[in-house]
Amino acid sequence: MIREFPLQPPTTASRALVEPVEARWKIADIEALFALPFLDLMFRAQEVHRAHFKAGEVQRSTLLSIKTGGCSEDCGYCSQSSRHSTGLEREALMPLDEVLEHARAAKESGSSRFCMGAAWRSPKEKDLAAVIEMVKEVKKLGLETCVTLGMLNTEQAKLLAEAGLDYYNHNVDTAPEYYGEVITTHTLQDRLDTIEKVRDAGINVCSGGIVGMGEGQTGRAGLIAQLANMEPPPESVPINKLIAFPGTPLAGSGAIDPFDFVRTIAVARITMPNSFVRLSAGREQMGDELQALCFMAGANSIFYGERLLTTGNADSNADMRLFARLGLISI
Ligand code: SAM
Ligand code: DTB
Ligand code: SF4
Repeated sequence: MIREFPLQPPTTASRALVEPVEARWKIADIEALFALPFLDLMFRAQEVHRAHFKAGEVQRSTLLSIKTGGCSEDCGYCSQSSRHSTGLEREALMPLDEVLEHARAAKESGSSRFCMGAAWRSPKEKDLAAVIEMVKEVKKLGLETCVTLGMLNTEQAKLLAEAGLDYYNHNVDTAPEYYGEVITTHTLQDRLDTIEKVRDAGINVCSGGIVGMGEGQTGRAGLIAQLANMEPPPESVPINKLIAFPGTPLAGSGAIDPFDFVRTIAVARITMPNSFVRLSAGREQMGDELQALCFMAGANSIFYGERLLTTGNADSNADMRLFARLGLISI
């Protein structure tokens, strides 16, 4: 199948279909926030941020890919899909002792949460049992735990909750009208169903998306609207800047005006005042000044450590130098 990228703007009719009737945040209101003069938007984001969080406090999470590559899904941005030729080697599920080595290092580096990611459409029974052991053992180290394993059924969500899992990451990724252009092997509704099961099981929800896929300001407003209109919004909202991997359908995308990226953080902050907004993938390519603007816009969490899942992350020493220069405090 030939897919057209970057994303095509939706028609007025398809937009009308995706806006919930009683939405807390109307797409038009979110678009109006995006359209504010940059300094006005930043001022409003700062006001909201300071009313709900201690300014300057930033939470750090460390990522580990516990099962890399060979994924059945066709997510257009992902290096781990078996349908794209990215040259990534498929790896088996990492043994527990190796996971714990990484977790201990994360704890020593000062991270408060350890996030384990697996390239699955959904976990098999045996795999989930192994991940549950990882969650229990990582918790014993005094770290918060997060996993991202693909779609879950009710029983799986319950088992993870019983293991003491703190957060489950499952992103909505983009605006509803673009979802089918980026991913065809599962639907946005499948993702929303998993998020609901996670929520019902009593696990904190981590859900966000990717910008820089050619979605434009309207697409970004649609992404934020979905998250902000959740009841309640996710506790943790990762905003990823597309890492355009050669061999993926989105290899040619990834360009977003840096100020539009900052605007996305600011709008997430204003519309989800109680959520941690995480400055996520793409930080390695950002300068200190751009990251400082993201923190000013209300980002109060980062992925910290050498690697994201399949690619490098910003240098940890450079991160700590930046925290010191800006007077940011790790929590
Ligand atoms: N398979 C699970 C899933 O899809 O939820 C977990 C792993 S998946 C890699 C987790 C998230 O990473 C995706 O939902 C997406 O938001 C983000 N991500 C993946 N590839 C990315 C890329 N190239 N650039 C930015 N974010 C990316
Ligand atoms: C999220 O929103 N971003 C993280 C985490 N959740 C699992 C993943 C980013 C992946 C970046 C590309 C890679 O390393 O393959
Ligand atoms: Fe698989 Fe997740 Fe990558 Fe999609 S984003 S291809 S589900 S690992």
